[in-house]
Amino acid sequence: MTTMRRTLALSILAGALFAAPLATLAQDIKPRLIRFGYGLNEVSNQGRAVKLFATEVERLSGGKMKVRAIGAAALGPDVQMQQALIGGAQEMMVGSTATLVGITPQMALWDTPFLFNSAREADAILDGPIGQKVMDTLPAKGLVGLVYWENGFRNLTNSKRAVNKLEDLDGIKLRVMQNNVFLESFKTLGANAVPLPFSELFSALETKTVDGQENPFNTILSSKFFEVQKFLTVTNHVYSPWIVLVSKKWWDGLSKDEQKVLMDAAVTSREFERKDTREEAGRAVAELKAKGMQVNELPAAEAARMRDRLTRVNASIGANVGMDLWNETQAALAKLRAAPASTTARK
Ligand code: KDG
Repeated sequence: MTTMRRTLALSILAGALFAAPLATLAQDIKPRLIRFGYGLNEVSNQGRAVKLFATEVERLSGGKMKVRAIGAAALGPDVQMQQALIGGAQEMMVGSTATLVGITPQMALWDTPFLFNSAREADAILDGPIGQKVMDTLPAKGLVGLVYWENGFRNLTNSKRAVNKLEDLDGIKLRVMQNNVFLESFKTLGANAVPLPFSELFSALETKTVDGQENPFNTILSSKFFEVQKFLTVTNHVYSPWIVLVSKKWWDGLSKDEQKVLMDAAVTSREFERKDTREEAGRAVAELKAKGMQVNELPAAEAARMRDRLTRVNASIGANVGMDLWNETQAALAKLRAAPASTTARK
C-alpha cells in the first residue's frame, strides 16, 4: 500500500474513532422522545394533566426523556391511537376506558350505569386490586395501563328541550361513545343513540346531525358545547375514568429506571388531575349557566326511573366482564358503603 493510501486510510480510521465518542455522546444527550396523544384540547383538564405529566417526566429523568403532548385528537380518535400504540407507532396516550372495550371486554365494568355513587368510591375501586385486575388484561393486547384519571360523572345536554322526565328523551338524537353499553343504555331510555368519536362531536352538534350528548361538566365547558347546546340536565348517570396507556412494544424496550420515571410521573399526574378536575367541576355549572345554558336536575322520581331502566344492562355487563370480577366489585362497593367515609363523599 503506497504512503499516500496508508495516510488516507489512517486519517479515515482516526476520524471514525474520534467521531464515535461524539456520536455516542450525542446519543447520550439526545432525549428519548415520547409522543403522548389525547382527545380534548390543551386548555381542558385532560390537557393540563398531560402537561403536568410531561414536566414530571423531564424532571425525574434529568432531561433524558421528553414528552411531546399532542392534543385535540391530532393523532386520531381514541380507537386510532390505541391501534398506533399496539403497533408501536406511538408511545403513549390517555383516553376513555369505554373505547377500550373492543380490545379488552373487562373495561366495560367502568361503563356500568350508577356503579359509583361518589369520587371516593371511584378512587378506592380504580386504584385498588379490582382496577389493577382490569389493567392487567391489557399487556396481552399490546398495551400497558399506568393509572386512571378522572373524566367524571356524565350529564346530558341537548339543543331541543329540557329533560324533566325520561319521556323527554324520546326521539332525541343522542351522541354516545363507540361502546355497546352506552348504545344500549340510551336506547332503553328512548333516545335515538348515535355512536360517534369524540373528535367529531362538536361539529355534529353544530350541524344538528345529533341533538345532544352526555359528558362530564368539565368537557362540556372546555369543549365549548354551551355554544351549541341549550339544555343541561344533571343526571350523573355514570362515572367515566380515563386511562393513561403505553405501547407495550415500546415499554418493553425501556430500562427499569425509565419505566419507573413514567410510573412515578403517572401517579403524580393522577393526584393532580383528580384535584384539578374536581375543582373545575365544582364551578362548572355556574360557568355554564353564565354562558347561557339552562340547567336542571332530573327530579328524584325520574332519576330513580332512569336508574331502574339503565341498570337493566347490568346483567349483560356482568356476563361480558366475567361474574367473578362483577361480584368482587359489588362486594367491594358494599364494604365501602358500610364503612364510614374518612372524607366527605363527593357526588
Ligand atoms: O379523547 C376523548 C376521550 O378521551 C373522552 O373524552 C371520551 O368522554 C369521552 C367521550 O365522550 O368521547
